[in-house]
This record gives sequence, structure tokens and C-alpha cells, in this order.
Amino acid sequence: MYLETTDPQIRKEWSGVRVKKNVLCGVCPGGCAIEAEVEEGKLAAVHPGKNVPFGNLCVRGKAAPEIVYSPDRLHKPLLRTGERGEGKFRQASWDEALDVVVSKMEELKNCYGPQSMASHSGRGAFEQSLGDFCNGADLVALKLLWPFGSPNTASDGSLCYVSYGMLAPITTFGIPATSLLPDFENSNLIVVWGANPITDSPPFLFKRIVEAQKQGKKVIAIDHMKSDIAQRADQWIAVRSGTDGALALGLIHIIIEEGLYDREFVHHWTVGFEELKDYVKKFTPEEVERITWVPQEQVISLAREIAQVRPATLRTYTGLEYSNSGVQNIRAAFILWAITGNLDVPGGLTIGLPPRLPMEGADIPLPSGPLPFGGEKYPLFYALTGSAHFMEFPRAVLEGKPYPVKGLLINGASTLTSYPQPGIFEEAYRNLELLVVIDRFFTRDALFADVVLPATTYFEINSYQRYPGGYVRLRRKVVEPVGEAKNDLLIIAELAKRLGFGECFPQSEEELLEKAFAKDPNLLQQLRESKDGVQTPKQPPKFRKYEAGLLRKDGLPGFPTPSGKVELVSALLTKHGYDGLPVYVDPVEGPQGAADTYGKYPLILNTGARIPSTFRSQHLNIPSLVKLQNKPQVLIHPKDAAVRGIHDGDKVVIKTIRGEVLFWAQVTEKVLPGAVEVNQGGGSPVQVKEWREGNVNFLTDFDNRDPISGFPIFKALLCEVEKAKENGAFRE
Ligand SMILES: Nc1nc2c(c(=O)[nH]1)N[C@H]1C(S)=C(S)[C@@H](COP(=O)(O)OP(=O)(O)OC[C@H]3O[C@@H](n4cnc5c(=O)[nH]c(N)nc54)[C@H](O)[C@@H]3O)O[C@H]1N2
Ligand SMILES: Nc1nc2c(c(=O)[nH]1)N[C@H]1C(S)=C(S)[C@@H](COP(=O)(O)OP(=O)(O)OC[C@H]3O[C@@H](n4cnc5c(=O)[nH]c(N)nc54)[C@H](O)[C@@H]3O)O[C@H]1N2
Ligand code: SF4
Ligand SMILES: [Mo]
Repeated sequence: MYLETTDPQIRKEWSGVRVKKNVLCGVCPGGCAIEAEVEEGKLAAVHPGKNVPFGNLCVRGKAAPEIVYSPDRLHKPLLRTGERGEGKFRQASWDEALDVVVSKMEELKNCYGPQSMASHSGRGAFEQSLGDFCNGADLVALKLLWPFGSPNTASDGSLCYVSYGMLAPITTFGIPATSLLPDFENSNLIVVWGANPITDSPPFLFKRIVEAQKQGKKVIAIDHMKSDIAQRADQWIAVRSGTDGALALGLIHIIIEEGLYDREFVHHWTVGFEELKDYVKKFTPEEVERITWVPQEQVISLAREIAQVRPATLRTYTGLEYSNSGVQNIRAAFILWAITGNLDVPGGLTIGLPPRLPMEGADIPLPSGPLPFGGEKYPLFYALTGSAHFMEFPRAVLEGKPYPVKGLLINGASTLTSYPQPGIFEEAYRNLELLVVIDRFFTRDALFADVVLPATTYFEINSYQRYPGGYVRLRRKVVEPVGEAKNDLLIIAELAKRLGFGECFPQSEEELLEKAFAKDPNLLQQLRESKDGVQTPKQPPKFRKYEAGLLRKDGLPGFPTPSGKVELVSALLTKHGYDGLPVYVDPVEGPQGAADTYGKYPLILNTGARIPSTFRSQHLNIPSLVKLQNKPQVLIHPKDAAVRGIHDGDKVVIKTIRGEVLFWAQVTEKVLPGAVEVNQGGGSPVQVKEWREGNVNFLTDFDNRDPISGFPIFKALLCEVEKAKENGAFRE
């Protein structure tokens, strides 16, 4: 039992008493089980949950009391009183603030049509109930705008996950990556390719990989830098960033040449093998070494290992998404797994059936009418996600293409630190008639907002958490909301009510739970009675599900692709005007693609590998977390540092054709000679000075994108690094 009451008399009696409670961490949506100490209704300390499923506490979780009670938390709604960007606001009541939002939205609808209003949800919009009720199964759209009549719902899906999670696997297997599950435990070889699972939130895959390695499974990491997983791995394959497609195609080439592929699988379950065989001929080991910097002997032995040390499993994530042929590079890796017989077999890359949810969400249809912005330019992205592409947002606002967009609601995102060339987005924000930001903290986006609304952490809300494998818990409120902060879902629900379609969303946390478990009220009852959580019945694992007709809606054998097979040549890609084969494109701004630029900017620029103490732009104002890395860094090889007179800890300027930013050098052999890795996340007003001034996205490129996903090239550009002059000029 702990103190839930706000009664001052009882509080006084309890003063000084700390109560421990098993709850869920409320910093990020990971749902780690923790033990919280609560004193006088305040979160006082946190510890990892002991002897409970999914018990964990990362460094950010450990800082929970500091985060919840940070002096920077937004306590009340704010209304802008100065110019956009000037930073002048006054406090307002919820009633007044929501009135401003709703009346302006109605006005935009009347003047320009409902499509003139857009939304963008980010990494702060992943709480499960918010996702289930508002964002759809793939978390890519804020459905608030659909009943309003606008298709312009966008999200971080415009630069994260959709490439690896939807476009690549759906065009290849007909299945999203949420259903592709690496079976580390039964594997003989674990390949981690462009992912660093220790930074997963929560890092449960990481724990499984470490355990499997202890049991003698070999781990290979393919990464442009010696990441945490590459350091622990039995082998690190150091690849030039952005060239993984060439590596995968080279591996496929060797495997076909040497007859190491699974002939039976290829014959029965794939289409396009002959075309692929022809296409990969040019990816000889020598050519692959030239492109990728991976020595040809390593390429040959890696190919033989993946094909012969069966079963082999694969974990990949964002490392491959941000290059000129990102979607195709990931497809090449998936195809490699399929043709070597490592798909949906024990110890391979297995296919999980989508979970059956006990919830009853409102069935909100996508409005008919014009396509969202980006829908025409990225047709497959739109076909699979149903959402707008935020990289096209500035054009819609500044050029009225495909039609004018005048309003934007940002929830849980810091777009001016996460999108390339933030100046372009800033210009768009200056030209809006309505900008609303919902956040826990004041972001750079908020500087341009008309209305800023304060959101809770998940310590302050009631909800639920489902885990992989069917374990379910209720998320029980640990402390009362700070100031007047509100549960995001209830903010959206209230807006919907005022706009006239409140019935689409639960209007209270009680209703939220009832609707979430509407199809299984018994489960809700069990959860309410349970001290921890409930394990829902598990199905025994089944493999080679394509043989038994378990993957397709029509129950026929095969894969849910147009051909019913694994598509080495993808019908969906060709239908939308792209190459059907996993065609490799060398980095357009790279040593080979842009020789002139390379002369002036001779270092390969890779950005945004995660560090444990931050979550993209978050926590750079939290003292104990800032202490872990108080300045934004560029990792540079000792050889490259020496010729530039740069020492470890030096202040340096990083330059690209687009801009320059101040960082601090970490001289390290973790990166290859000729390549650097730069932290992402800096650029928000609440952050400490060094981070606030270190926004890496002034260096990246708005126009240079993967043409299929529309993702910017964050991981394969060119730059130069120079020692900074004291007080040297740079842009903030
Ligand atoms: N602590 C913390 N955790 C986070 C986040 C955070 O900011 N902080 N962010 C969250 C988010 S938004 C996401 S999407 C996930 C992402 O999860 P991951 O994709 O696992 O993210 P990273 O840890 O950056 O790992 C990507 C790895 O790819 C490597 N890499 C980069 N470019 C290339 C390349 O061209 N080729 C190859 N082969 N490798 C390359 C990087 O060096 C890095 O080791 O993490 C989430 N978890
Ligand atoms: N150069 C470069 N740029 C990158 C990347 C890279 O690797 N390199 N990575 C990209 C990736 S993978 C992603 S996903 C994007 C991330 O882009 P963003 O979605 O902008 O991610 P964050 O910076 O974490 O911002 C999340 C915001 O949500 C707020 N927030 C947190 N929790 C909540 C909540 O419960 N409710 C509300 N309302 N707000 C909340 C936080 O305070 C923060 O302001 O950045 C991308 N940008
Ligand atoms: S991963 Fe997220 S939920 Fe888990 S302890 Fe860290 S901050 Fe908390
Ligand atoms: Mo992401």
C-alpha cells in the first residue's frame, strides 16, 4: 500500500514514511518493471524490479525523480504573446488554451479546407494506449485529424522505422518487421547488422544476445563503428557506412556462385531468382571490398558462414535505413536470410503471428479526398502507412504544394532537432497560422508555437502495457500529475470532444481501460486483482508457417505478397515505379558519388548512433544524465585527428557543404580512418549550453533522400573536421 490520498491530515501523518511499490517505469514507453519509493505522494527513488518479468532500470530510468520534478517541466498551458520564435508566452487555463486551438482549427477548416491542418507525432507519443487509440497499429498517424477531415497525419515514420519495419520486409515477405523475430536461443550464428541492441528501450533483446553468446553462440556485428555490440561480438565487420547493400549483394553472389543457397526453398518459395543471380554478378569480392572497405577474404568467409553455420539469425534496425538505397539494402539483407534457408526455421529469423488484441478501438476511416502531402512523391510509403510524409511538410507550407497547409499539431516530437536542415522547417513554422505543441518540456518547436500544452510522464497516468510473449500489466499511477500536466490521450480526447467527435476516443482513464479490454473483460478483472501482471495463453511455436498456410489471410500456403512467394523482385516496388530488384546505389554524397565535394570534405559523416544517457533530444537538461556526457561529441580516428592537430577533448568545428557546428572531439579507434560519427540530439532550448548549440542536423541534407522511403541520408554524407578557434564563429 502506498499513499494515494491528497488529504493534508493523512499526508502529515505519513510524512517521512517511504512506501515501496512495484510499478512500471514512466520515463519512456518501454514498460520496465521497477520498484518505486514514494514519500508524501512524491517519487523519491527507483530501483530495478526484482524477480518479476521484464524487470529493468536503465540510466535514464534511474534519473526518474529528477526527470519528473525537473524545474524545466511544463506545468501549465502557454499561449504565445510575442512573435513566433521570440519565446514570449503567458500561462493560460486549459479551457482557454483548448478554445484557442479548436477555434483556430475550425477557422482553418472553413477558410482552406480540413486538409490544411496537419499533425506530427514523435518518440514522445509511443505510450501504448495512445498508440492503440490514436496512432493505429503501426504508430504512424495521429487519428485525431481523420474525423476532422484531414489525411495529413505524419510522424517519425517519415525518418525512422518505416524503411526497415515496413517498406523492406513488406515488399520482400509481405510481413512487417514487428513479426520478424530473431530466435537467438536456438541459433548457431547471430548477426547484428546496423543495430546496437543495448540502446533498445527496454534492452531485452540485448540481454538475450548476451545470454546466447554465453551459451557459445557466435555473434558477428556489421557496423561502421565499434559499437557496444561490436565490442562484445566475436567478430566486427567494419563497413563503410551506407554501403551495406553492396555487401549483402556480394554475399549473395558468393553464395549463389558456390551453390550454398537453399535450392528447395528458392525453387518453391521465391520469385525473381534468375534476375537476382544476374544482377549480383558484378558484386565480386574485389568490387565489394572497393565499395565497402571490407577485405574480400572477410566477405568470402562471412558468406560461407551465414550459408553453412545454420541456423543463423539476424537483428537489424536503423543503421541501414539512412542511405541512398536504404530500403533496397535492407531488402538485400532479408533476401540473404531467405535464400540461405534461415527464414522461419528454429534458430533463424522467425515469423511471429500478429497478436490478437483484446481492445475495441474506434473504427476511424481515413478521409476520402486529396492525398496527404508526400503521398504522390512517396507512393509506396503512403500505400503502406496511410500517412503524410513530413519531409514534404515545408513544401506544402512554403510553396503550397500539393495544396496549402496552415496548421500543425506536434505531439511528443522535437522536429527542429530531429529533421535535416532545421532552418527549412523553422521557416515553415514561421509561416503557419496555427502551431500547437504537446510536450513534457519546452522544445525548440515550442518557440514557434501559438499554444504549448503540458503532458505527463507515465508515472502520472493509468494505462496498460503488453509485452512480447503475451505478458500484460496495468500501468498504475504512481504520483499525481505535476502542475496541470495531462495524459496525452486525454488531451487528444478532449480536443476531439470540442471538435464534435469525442466518442472516437476514451474520455477518462477508466474508460480507456474498459475499451482497451472490451473484448476480454475477464482479463481486465484478472489484471485488476493481480499484484503484478497476467500471462495470456501462449501458443507453441510453429515454424515454416508458409507451408501450412498460416501467413496468408486466404489460408493458402505461401507468403502474403502479390505472388505468394518471397519476392526477390518485388511486385509492389515495380507497381509504384521503383526497381523490383534490390538495386544498390552508392552514397550520392560519398567519395565515389561526389568526387569534388570529397576533395574538400574528405571524411565520411555518420550521425546519430545512440548513447545510453540521452534519448534523441531528451534528458540533456537532467543533471545526473548530462554528467555522463556533458558535451556533444564527434568520434574521430587517431590518424585523422593527428593530421588535423586535434587532441581528445578538443573543441572542433564540423563542416559540410550545408553548414558548420561546434562539437568536441573523442579521438578513438572505435571509428575507421576516414570516417566520423557525430552525436544527434542537441539544439533544444532547455538543454545545457554545449548541447543546445550542437545540433548535428545543420550538417545533414534536406534534399538528399532514399527515393523509396523519403528518409534523409543521416548516415552516409561528407564532412571536414577542424580544430575550433577559441570563440570561433559557428552557427547556433
Ligand atoms: N538510449 C537511447 N536509446 C534509444 C534511442 C536514443 O536516442 N537513446 N533512440 C531510440 C530510437 S528513436 C530508435 S529508432 C532506436 C534505434 O535502435 P538502433 O538502430 O539499434 O540504434 P543505434 O544504437 O544507433 O544502432 C545503430 C547502429 O548502426 C550503426 N550504423 C550506422 N550507420 C551504419 C551503416 O551505414 N551500416 C551499418 N552496418 N551500421 C551502421 C551505428 O554505428 C549503430 O551502432 O533506438 C531507440 N533507443
Ligand atoms: N542526424 C540524425 N537525425 C536523426 C536521427 C539520427 O540518427 N541522425 N535519428 C532519427 C530518429 S530514429 C528519430 S525516431 C527522430 C526522433 O525524433 P523526435 O520524435 O523528435 O525524438 P525526441 O528528440 O526524443 O523528441 C521527443 C519529444 O517528446 C517529448 N516527450 C517525451 N515523452 C512524452 C510524452 O509522454 N508526451 C509528450 N507529449 N511528449 C513527450 C520529449 O520531451 C521530446 O521533446 O530523430 C531522427 N533524427
Ligand atoms: S528503458 Fe525506458 S522504461 Fe525502461 S528503465 Fe529505461 S527509461 Fe524506464
Ligand atoms: Mo527512431
